[in-house]
Amino acid sequence: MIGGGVKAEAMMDEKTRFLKQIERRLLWLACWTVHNANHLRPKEDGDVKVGGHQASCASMVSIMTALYFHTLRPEDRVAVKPHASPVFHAMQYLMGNQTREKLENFRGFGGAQSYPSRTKDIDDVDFSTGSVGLGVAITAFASMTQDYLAAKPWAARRTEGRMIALAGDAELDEGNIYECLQEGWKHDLRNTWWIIDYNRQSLDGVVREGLWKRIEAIFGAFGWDVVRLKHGALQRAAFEEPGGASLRDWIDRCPNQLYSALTFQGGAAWRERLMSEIGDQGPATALLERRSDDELAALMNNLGGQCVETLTRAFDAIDHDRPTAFLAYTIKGWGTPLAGHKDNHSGLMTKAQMAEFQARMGVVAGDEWEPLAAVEDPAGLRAFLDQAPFFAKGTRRYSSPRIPTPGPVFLDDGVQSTQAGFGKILDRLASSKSAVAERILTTSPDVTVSTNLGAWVNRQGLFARDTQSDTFRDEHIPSTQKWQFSPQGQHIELGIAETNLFLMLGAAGLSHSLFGERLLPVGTVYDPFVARGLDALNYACYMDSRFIIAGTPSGVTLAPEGGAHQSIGAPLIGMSQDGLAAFEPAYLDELSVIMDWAFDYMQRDGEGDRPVDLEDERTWLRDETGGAVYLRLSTRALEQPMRREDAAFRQGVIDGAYWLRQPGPNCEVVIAYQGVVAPEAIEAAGRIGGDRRDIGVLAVTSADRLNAGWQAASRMRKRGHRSAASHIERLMAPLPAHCLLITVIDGHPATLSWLGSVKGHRAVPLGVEHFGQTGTIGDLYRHFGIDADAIVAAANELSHGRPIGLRAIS
Ligand SMILES: Cc1ncc(C[n+]2csc(CCOP(=O)(O)OP(=O)(O)O)c2C)c(N)n1
Ligand SMILES: [Mg+2]
Repeated sequence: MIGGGVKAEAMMDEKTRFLKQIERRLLWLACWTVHNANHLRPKEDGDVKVGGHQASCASMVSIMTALYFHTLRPEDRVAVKPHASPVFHAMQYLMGNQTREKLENFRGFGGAQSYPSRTKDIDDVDFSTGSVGLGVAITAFASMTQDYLAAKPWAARRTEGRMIALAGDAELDEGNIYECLQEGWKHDLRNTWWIIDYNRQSLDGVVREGLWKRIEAIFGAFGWDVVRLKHGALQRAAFEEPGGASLRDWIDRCPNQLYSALTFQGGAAWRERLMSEIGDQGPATALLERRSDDELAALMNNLGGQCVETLTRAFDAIDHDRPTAFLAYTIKGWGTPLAGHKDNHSGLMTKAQMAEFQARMGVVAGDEWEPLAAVEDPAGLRAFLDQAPFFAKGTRRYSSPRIPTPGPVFLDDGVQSTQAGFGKILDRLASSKSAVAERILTTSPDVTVSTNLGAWVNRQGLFARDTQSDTFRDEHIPSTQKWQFSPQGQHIELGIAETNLFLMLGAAGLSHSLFGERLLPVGTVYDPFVARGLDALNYACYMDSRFIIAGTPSGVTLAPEGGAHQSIGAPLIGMSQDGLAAFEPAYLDELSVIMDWAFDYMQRDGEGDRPVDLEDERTWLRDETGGAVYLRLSTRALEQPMRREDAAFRQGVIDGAYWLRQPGPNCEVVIAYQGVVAPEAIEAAGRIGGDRRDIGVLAVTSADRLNAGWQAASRMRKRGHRSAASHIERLMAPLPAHCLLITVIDGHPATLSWLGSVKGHRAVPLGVEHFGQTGTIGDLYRHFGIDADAIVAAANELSHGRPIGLRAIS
């Protein structure tokens, strides 16, 4: 036993020795990468500083060394603090997963990314980061996704991974962190670690005293374990020496600002201060005097988060799956001349400082990019690196076979809204037990019932790791909702925080890639509150996550709810959000076609940058690549047209528009509408058409896809492919030049106004520009000028000839 213990100790020492070498290598390579990008890479005139956060990197090197080279296993996933990107890339470079070329081009075009990116970096980034707070919280939702899969019979059994975030301390100012803590508590969160880089500095300065107490209290309140790593091994040993207790007390009392300032000033300043405050002509003085200035500085810099022994032990000690926050005390700029200075966030070592740093790191000129430069035993270290468990399986990007879609589920309702139709289609998919239904995960921020997911939830149940029955049901109280929670359930009910919704969709929508199992996540949200979760939506799309989000109800059509609930700009969000194909159908047959297409589109994984087929517009529309889908729906019940199923109709709906009323060769007016104002467009067309026969009605199902095709076609033509033409250009090609184009939408008019530029037609864009009102749909359409009268009036005002379509005035 004893012999074994001694051996383990000896091995541990050897391991620590290697870890310290890695830490040194990462510090050097990260700082050098940033230095090269800023000071050495040739610049063009007027170029701004490249930047690169040397100080923020330095505080993370010990934590990342301990984690990646000791603790992590391939099934673990990590969100790395955005401004520690150079450390991440350096580490991957050390392991042969990142190229020197990309490091030399850090923050340059095609180079390693400023913030770790799943989609743009080559070195196996688990979660992109950049917008602080989101990368931290996504780990909790990834863990929930992992638990969801573990409970499903169709998913392969896998070793559970830990979902880990490396967070900055000021990152904890982001409100979404606390929304996430509360949501996690509700869902019995586990296997989640957040390692907080407690360097007590933000971008602008030093954080408030005693923040750690609040952090401990808040995390504790939500069921997290908190492990505080304040002192490194050197400090702990010093505390055991005679006089060590007074040193410990002094450190505990020292304000953050002063600790930072002394750190920046170095060993002599530490000595002067400590001597004046704890010098006792006795043991404390002797403790200080036993150390040179450099040794004293090293001792004072040896906080828990800068000590690989302390970190590895703390990580090893976790023998449970409870969520755990590590409060790792660190020093911003650790090991560099920037250490501790409150202005160091964007600080860069000067060329002179770098030269001195290089000499101190022992890297000889010319060896700067040498992965194992200045290492005494490169072969030994390489062997150690090669057995690091985390890297053993190579890149951890998985895939999952495509789930076939069953074809559109057509409904036979005579009068119905798209929101109700959406719920019915999901319910039909569930009752048909199609393969798609098994993989659908629905989620909603406390608007499940009011967005028509009720029937689906009644059938498929709610997800929880432990079964909980529905008390109302057990008590035989009549209710239309059956809220049964079980591991088999397919709906994740979230609290109201919309950011959590998009993070949940973001995580579940990466399930195929993170866990090798396909999920088809579908979320619902009131359309105006897309804006509330917008950064998380953008984040999910940036990671190329795949999901459907239904924004419903939408627009001023939600009449009696008033301006706070009526979305205006949402269609523009749908158009401008990369990675998200936005649709706003008016009729159920359109919706059926779109949803079936969406379940397939979400699963496509063609290479985004493969050479495009110049003849096929769909390759420009990233149809091979796939993406997420946004459906803007409504509660307004519309009389449905005779069901249309033919291929041309379906293609038109997916490409973004089709002629509801075909224009003739002398077409004078075209009304192009998107979404729920279809009846107004049709009525106006009837009234105008009574006087002037030749009128077209263009049903736009996706201004987003129409616009994307048009932009892509014009790019193609600029590149010399003269025959390139997009769907909207082909649709509008026959229209005579004098034809007036009236566009109408329950949303911002800019969504469709660009149609006038496609062929240079005069356009009158109708829509909503100002906050809504309470009222009836009629009141509001009249008020905002999106009713049939307004369309007719627009035609009158601008088209030449006798007045048309006027109602008789009684
Ligand atoms: C949402 C968002 N707001 C602002 C920023 C700009 N920003 C980047 S880092 C940072 C400060 C981070 O401080 P901390 O989390 O303590 O990390 P440290 O630099 O100390 O390691 C800020 C404000 C951002 N990236 N994202
Ligand atoms: Mg900080």
